[in-house]
Amino acid sequence: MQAHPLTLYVEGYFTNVWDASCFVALTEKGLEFATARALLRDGQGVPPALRDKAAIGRIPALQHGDLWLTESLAIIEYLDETFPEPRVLPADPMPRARMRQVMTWLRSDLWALRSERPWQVVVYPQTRIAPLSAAAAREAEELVALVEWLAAHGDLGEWNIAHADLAFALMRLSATGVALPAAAQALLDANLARPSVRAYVDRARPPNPPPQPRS
Ligand SMILES: N[C@@H](CCC(=O)N[C@@H](CS)C(=O)NCC(=O)O)C(=O)O
Repeated sequence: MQAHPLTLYVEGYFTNVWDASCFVALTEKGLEFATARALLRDGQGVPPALRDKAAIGRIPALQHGDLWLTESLAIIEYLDETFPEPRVLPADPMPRARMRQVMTWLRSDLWALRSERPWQVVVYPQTRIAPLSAAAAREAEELVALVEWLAAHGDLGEWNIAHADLAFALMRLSATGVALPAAAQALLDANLARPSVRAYVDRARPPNPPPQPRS
């Protein structure tokens, strides 16, 4: 039983991978939560009340009782500490550190790929799409190589939230005609088979989204 309601503030078209990560974590934990749509892309920006309460005004944001929190990794760690069963990050420090490393990298790198393949392309398919620049192609290779390294080192066994993050990143490639090597395709398929991931991907969305910023 949750003492306080949980609300996740999300980008209004459901095309933001950091929202997706929090959404999947809440869903995996079987928590009841509401989603509040912030119309960032319609030019409305982060609601001023959220900026006041959360210290840093960004989406996604979680409200739980008196706590308003932004930064998806901080939200996920808070959820794992407050509602520990089932965990979405590994319980043991060493694998947990590896997964945090992956999640931090996904959030702070891959700028060209994120810019040229905004996640919107996954759920609002486009008829024409420019080839990747050399920089974005290099980042795509690095992403796939990371998945292969993790598979070879036994880090893709038991599911955790970093696997979902990697799958959301790989969707930028698979949805735009890039054939994935076996380990990456297997990770993507395993995540797409999870109801929590499907719940975000298959979410009903408004038609005709405004142009997508990087996410
Ligand atoms: N590192 C953050 C990224 C959050 C972020 O940058 N959110 C963007 C939307 S993708 C935002 O809220 N921008 C404020 C605005 O557009 O006014 C996380 O992991 O949550």
